[in-house]
Amino acid sequence: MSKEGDYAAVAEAIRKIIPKEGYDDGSAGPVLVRLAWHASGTYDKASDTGGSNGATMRYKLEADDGANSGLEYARAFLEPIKQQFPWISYADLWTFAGTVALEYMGGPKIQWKPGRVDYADDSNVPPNGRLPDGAQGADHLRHIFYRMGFNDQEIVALSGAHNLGRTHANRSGFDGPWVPNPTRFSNTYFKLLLNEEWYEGKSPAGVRQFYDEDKDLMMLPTDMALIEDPKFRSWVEKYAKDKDAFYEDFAKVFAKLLELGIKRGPDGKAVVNVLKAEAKL
Ligand code: ZEM
Repeated sequence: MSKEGDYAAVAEAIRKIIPKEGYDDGSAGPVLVRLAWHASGTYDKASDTGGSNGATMRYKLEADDGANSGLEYARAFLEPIKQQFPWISYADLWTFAGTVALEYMGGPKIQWKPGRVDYADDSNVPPNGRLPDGAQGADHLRHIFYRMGFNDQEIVALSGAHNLGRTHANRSGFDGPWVPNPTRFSNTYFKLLLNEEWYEGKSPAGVRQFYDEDKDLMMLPTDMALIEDPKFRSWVEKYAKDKDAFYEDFAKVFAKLLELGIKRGPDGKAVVNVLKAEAKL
């Protein structure tokens, strides 16, 4: 039996469930990183609502947001860990698992703090539509990420997570991985964005996306926006050249993402983020 607060034991248990024969590229790692991101990326700075506190994706309203399609796998993969360590909140487990998975796949060490609580009902679930839509462009990326409190450099650094995992025709409509080795963190995504020829095409589900010459790899319209927009592009160029700078900046911005909207009381527990009537998209 593990003691309450033994996060090393939780991390060890998470590492054991990451290799997954028969699922995607044999790894639960990428979808766990995506769960941590989508749990956190609903944050709206102006109304101070949303974010990872509360684990509100347990509720149908948020789980059914089209952007969260496929994350039921990640939540299900983590369920046995929750059973094994009932003292950890879902909100902490989902964000912590993202950091453990990232490190497992060769990414940088992420500073992560516990204390998130699980809301008892769905009254503080943020509205659908706060997460980015891959079919759009640079203006949309700024609209979505400025709302969370990020700048252009942070948008590009965060997007480097597309070095991991893949898109699924039956989840988002897009199809394929961004890089040849999608279970190993690296700055390959930035190098490919700059150095490959990208051809506009349609996924099997009929969605507009970009392919490399062999049609093995893909980019979303929002990924392409990072090289079309000059301000974004300068950061892509930096991270393609300087892997250490990317790792350092990614570690900072991913830690910031997981902390959005979290205010801890004197007992270390996060305070409920009350959804105000005026809180909109
Ligand atoms: Zn993603 N992402 N993302 N992303 N993402 C997908 C998959 C993954 C966008 C997006 O539309 C999509 C960030 C930012 C953005 C990951 C991490 C992070 C998919 C494919 C789409 C469509 C879903 C599917 O079909 O399964 C857009 C528009 C973004 C704006 C910049 C950020 C930030 C991330 C983390 C820091 C990861 C790891 C995946 C792969 C998931 C998997 O199941 O393999």
